[in-house]
Amino acid sequence: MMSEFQEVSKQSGVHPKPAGLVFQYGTAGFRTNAKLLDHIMFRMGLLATLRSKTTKATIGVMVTASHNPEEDNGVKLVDPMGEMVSPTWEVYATQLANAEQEDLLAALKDIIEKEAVNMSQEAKVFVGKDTRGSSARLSQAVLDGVSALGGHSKDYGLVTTPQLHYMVCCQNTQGKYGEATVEGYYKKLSQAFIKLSKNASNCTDDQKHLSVDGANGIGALKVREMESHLKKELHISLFNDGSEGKLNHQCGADFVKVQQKPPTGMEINPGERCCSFDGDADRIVYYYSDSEGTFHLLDGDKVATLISTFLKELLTSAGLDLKIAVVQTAYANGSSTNYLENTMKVIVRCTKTGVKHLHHAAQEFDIGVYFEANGHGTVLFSKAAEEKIQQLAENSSLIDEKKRAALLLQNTINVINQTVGDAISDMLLIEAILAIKGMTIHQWDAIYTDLPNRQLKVKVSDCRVIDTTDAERRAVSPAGLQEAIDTLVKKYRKARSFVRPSGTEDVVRVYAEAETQDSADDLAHEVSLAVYRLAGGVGGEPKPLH
Ligand code: 16G
Ligand code: MG
Repeated sequence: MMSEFQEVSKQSGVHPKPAGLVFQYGTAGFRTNAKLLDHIMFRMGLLATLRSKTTKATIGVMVTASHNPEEDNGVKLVDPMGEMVSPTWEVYATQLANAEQEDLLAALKDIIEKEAVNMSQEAKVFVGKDTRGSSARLSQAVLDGVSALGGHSKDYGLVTTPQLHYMVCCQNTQGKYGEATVEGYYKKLSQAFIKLSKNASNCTDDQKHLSVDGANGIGALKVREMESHLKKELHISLFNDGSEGKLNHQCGADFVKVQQKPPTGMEINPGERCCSFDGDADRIVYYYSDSEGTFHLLDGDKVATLISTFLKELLTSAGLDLKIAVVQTAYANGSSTNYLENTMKVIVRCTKTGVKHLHHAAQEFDIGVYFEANGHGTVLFSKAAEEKIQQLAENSSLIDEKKRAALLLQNTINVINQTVGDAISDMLLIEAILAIKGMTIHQWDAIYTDLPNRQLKVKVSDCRVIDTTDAERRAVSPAGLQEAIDTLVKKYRKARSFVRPSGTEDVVRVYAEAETQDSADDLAHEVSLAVYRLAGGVGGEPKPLH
C-alpha cells in the first residue's frame, strides 16, 4: 500500500497542478482548454482506478470535448453498465481535480476512506480518445494515473464516446451485451441493421443513399471503418472526414442545430437525406433542402417521434403490452410534445437538461425513448421487455404479422446502443425505419410542424442566482423573474419560454417559442432583458434581434 502511494507522489510530479486552478466536473465531465488539463487527466486515472476497485468492475475514461473547438479537451468517466458516473463520484472528481499539489495524497485518502475502498482489489480501466491534437498526450496522462495506483488499463485508442461506453458494458456483462472490441461493435450493429433492411421491400439504390457530415472528427473515421460491414445496404457519402477541415468548425451536429443551417463542406441536392454527427459522435441531427432550396432540420425531437411511432406500431402488431414512454427536456419543441401526447398517445416525461437525467427517467419504463432536442439520445429496454420480445421472436407457432413484428423488435434492440446516445447506432436505426416504412425525409418531417423558436444567452455576474424547478421550466429565483416571464409569454400565441443557468458555459440560457418566428424572437429578447435586469446582467443590455 505504501509503495502505491509513493508511485502516485512520484508520477503526480510529472503531471503537476498549476496552483489556484479550479474546475468543476460539469454536466458532461471536465471541459476546458487542453493546455490546462494534464493534471486533471492524471487524477481521473487515479479516480477511475478507485471506482473500479469499489465496483469490482471495469470503468471507462473518455478523453474528448465533444462539440467544443479543437483547442479544448475534456474527460468523462463511465460506470460499469456503460452509464455516466454516479453523482457522488462526480463530487469526488471535482475534489480530486482541485486539490493543490501538496494536498493530493490527502484528497485521495479521503475518498478511499469515505468509500471504504479495498486497495488490494484488482482494478481495470478502459481508455478512449477522440481525434484532437491534444488527445494522445492527455490520454497518456490518464493511463499514468491508472498505473500509478497499480490498476490495469486497456487503451482503445481512437474510438467514439458511445463505443467506449459500449466496451465497458460488454466487458462487465461478460460479453452478454456483445464483444468488447471495435470489430465486435461493428458486427453486432451491422448484422442487426442488415436484418432490418431485409424488411424494406423494393428499396431503390437512391433511397439507400445518405450524406454524412463527420464534423472532421472521430465519427468520420469510424463510419469509414464500418462501411464494409454494411454490405451495400446503406450507401454513405462522407463529408468533413477530417482530411482537411478543422474539428467542429462550421460543421457538426451542434453547428447545424444552433445555426439552423447546413454545414460547410457538404454538397446537398434537393430532397436528399443528410445528417451531422458531433465531435465525439454521440449526437446526430438530420436535414434536407427542398426543391426551393429551403433548409429543413430534423432534430432530436423528430428522431424520438420517428422511433417511438415505429416501436409503438410494432408492439401493437406483435400483440405485446409494454409501456412505452418518450423522455424529453424543456428544449423539446412544443409541437413534438403535443403530437406525442395527443396524437400518438404515448407517455411523455420531461427532465432536467443532461443525458444522465434523461437516461435515468427512461429506465422507469418497459421501453424508454429519450432524446434531447440537440440530437443526443437512445432507447432503453427493460430486462423484462427484452425477454418478452425474445420469447415471442423464438416462438415458432406464431403467424406471419406477429412473427415479423417480433423479429423486427428483436433486431431493433440489437442495432441500438443502449448505454448512451450514439450517432452511428441512431443513424442505422433511422435509416432502417425510413426504409421499412418507405418514407422520404420530407414525409418524416411532415409528421408535425415545429413551432418557431429562438435560443439566446445572457451574461450575468453569477449564474447561481437563477434557481429552477419543474424540470427547469420555471424559475424560483431571483424574485419576480418567473412572474415577468409569465406576463411576457401571455402577449404571444402558442408561446412558451424558460431560462436556466448553463452547465457548460458561464451564461444563462433563454428559450422561447411562439406561433411565428418574429414572435419567438421578440419573446426571447424580452425575456433576456428580464434576466439582465433581475438577475444581475453584465455588459451591455441585450439588443433586439430585429
Ligand atoms: C452537455 C450534455 C448535454 C446537454 C448540454 C447542455 C451530456 C453527455 N452532455 O453537453 O446532454 O444538452 O450539456 O449544455 O450530458 P448547457 O448546460 O450549456 O445548456
Ligand atoms: Mg458529444
